[in-house]
Amino acid sequence: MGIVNVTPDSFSDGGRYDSVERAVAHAEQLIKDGADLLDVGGESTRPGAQAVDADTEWARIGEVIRAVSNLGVPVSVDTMKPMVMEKALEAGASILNDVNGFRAEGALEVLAASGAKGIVMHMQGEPRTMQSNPVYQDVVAEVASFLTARLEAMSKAGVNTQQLWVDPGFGFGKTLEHNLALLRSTTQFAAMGAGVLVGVSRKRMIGELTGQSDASARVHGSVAAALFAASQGAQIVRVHDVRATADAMAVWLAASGEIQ
Ligand code: HH2
Repeated sequence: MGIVNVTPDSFSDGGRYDSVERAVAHAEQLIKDGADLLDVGGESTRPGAQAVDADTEWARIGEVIRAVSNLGVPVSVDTMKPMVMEKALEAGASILNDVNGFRAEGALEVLAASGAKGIVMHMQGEPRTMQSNPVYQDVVAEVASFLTARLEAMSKAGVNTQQLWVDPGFGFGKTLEHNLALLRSTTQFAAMGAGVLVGVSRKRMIGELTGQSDASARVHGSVAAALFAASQGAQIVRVHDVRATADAMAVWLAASGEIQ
């Protein structure tokens, strides 16, 4: 899954693709580079980010979603807001990616009524404050129990869990130790009855492990994490650097005999 951030303030590429033309050109490049899916977002959720209202978010991404929905790959919309979800589906998106786990009033209903696919992520707290002091007794058990409860709620609302991916939410209210414990438990998340999405691309955890403070210098570390996640059963890896990830994945899949 290639990331298209149409934002002025995303942590690694804020402001680079914040016009329709630049965002669409970037999406086209990601597809050439090997992306099978695109994730379009108009609100940064980096630690400390300020929330934006639904109209502002939609003004950023509406035209982009309409344009990239014609490029031949499924498009997901990265939003927590039911109104933005509905408009994005009308504009051609087919996957709802909610870092808030469809907890906003009305979000689960949009997912259920539309029949769209969904990505349900765990987040402790909210982006503005989530990294201030994340605390868990047992991070893997708590994240797993949250995701299981969300899958149950969705199933009750009539959503087919075969159409869902769970996501532990790397960096969303988690320390490096929390993130590593979750990454090591990917097989456990993969056994929940939905797919698994892992999003660690260029994140602070990669910086902490490699010593790279500049997000754009975290490509190699991010690729290693993506390969590890895939080897543990993640079906989708959400990445900024599609070409690097796709090349590494092709070699690894061939070497491991999974693709001849
Ligand atoms: N991470 C980010 C945004 N959306 N969605 C899912 N499902 N999983 C993630 O890990 C995830 C996500 C944050 O990364 P990015 O989009 O690059 O930055 P920003 O939120 O600053 O726009």
